[in-house]
Amino acid sequence: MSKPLVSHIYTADPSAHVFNNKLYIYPSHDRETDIAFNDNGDQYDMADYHVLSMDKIDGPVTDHGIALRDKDVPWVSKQMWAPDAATKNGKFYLFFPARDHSGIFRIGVAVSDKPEGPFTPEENYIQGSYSIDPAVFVDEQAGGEAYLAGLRGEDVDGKGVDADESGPDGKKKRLVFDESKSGPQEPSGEGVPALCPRVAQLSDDMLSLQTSVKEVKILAPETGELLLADDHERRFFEAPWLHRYKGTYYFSYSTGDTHFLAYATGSSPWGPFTYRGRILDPVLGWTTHHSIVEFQGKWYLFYHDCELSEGVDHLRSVKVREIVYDDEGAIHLAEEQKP
Ligand code: FUB
Repeated sequence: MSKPLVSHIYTADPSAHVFNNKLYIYPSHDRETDIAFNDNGDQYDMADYHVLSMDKIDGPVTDHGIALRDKDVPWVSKQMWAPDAATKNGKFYLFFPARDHSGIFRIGVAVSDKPEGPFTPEENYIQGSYSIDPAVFVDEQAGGEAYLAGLRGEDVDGKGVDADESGPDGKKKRLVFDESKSGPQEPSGEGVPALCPRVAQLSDDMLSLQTSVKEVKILAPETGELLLADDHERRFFEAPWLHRYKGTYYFSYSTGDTHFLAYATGSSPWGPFTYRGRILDPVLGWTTHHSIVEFQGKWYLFYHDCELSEGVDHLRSVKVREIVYDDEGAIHLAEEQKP
């Protein structure tokens, strides 16, 4: 069993990146709350971010302290959830979701000269963004374009806009923010496709969306069609992550109520991706959320569970496991080393 990377605070939703030859982890900072549990996730009441770093896996972990707090971000009302980070143009960018003053989850960005922050937030959220779980992928092997995955849709005027792709029924879909669809009231029924994650390209300064938001198709290998909404063991729910291995793009995610970390592969960051399998079985706790990174010649899965809090869903701890790829590019957990 892997151990929590840190135990002096609760941490979750780890986004790991190698910056300046060092491994940096951008987690959520879970905290105790007396807010009643509900399907809206109100008990996940996080208020700031800490950045962690390691010179080597299994080495000491440094907590760099508070990198950004809710009070310092004008547009945030509450709930600073799963962040991600990226570097471009010599600067470091922290992407984070939080509820705005009307209660809608938006994605914000904050900038620093250092990977550990502190980060200075932009005045407003990224226009056209609404979602939890931003995942930023900089395609360094293909021109350095940056993609923001995880968007639920585009909401330029606050009322929703038409997607530039038709739905399976051939009709244009109106991507209006509807939080009920992100919880237990997802679509369901025979032949009904699952909700797709979305991706957009970021502008060169990383502060806005450069393209419209497109649906990322995740296809069933046996049909070549979209995964179905009732296929809860395979369909996308939350926690997207994009990475590239040997020229193939990997889109990995949580299946939500079935608690798997699953992945799909494709030949473009825009998709389509074809479902390949599971990376991690359910952990202790309702949520599962991860990142995948190459560091010092090996590949690692960063994830969380609730072992330290003995099963309290919103008090999680970040852990790491080595992963390996087989000859077909399938992902497997490496055998755990004996301490
Ligand atoms: O940390 C709050 C939420 O829990 C994240 O946004 C989800 O991915 C889940 O891990």
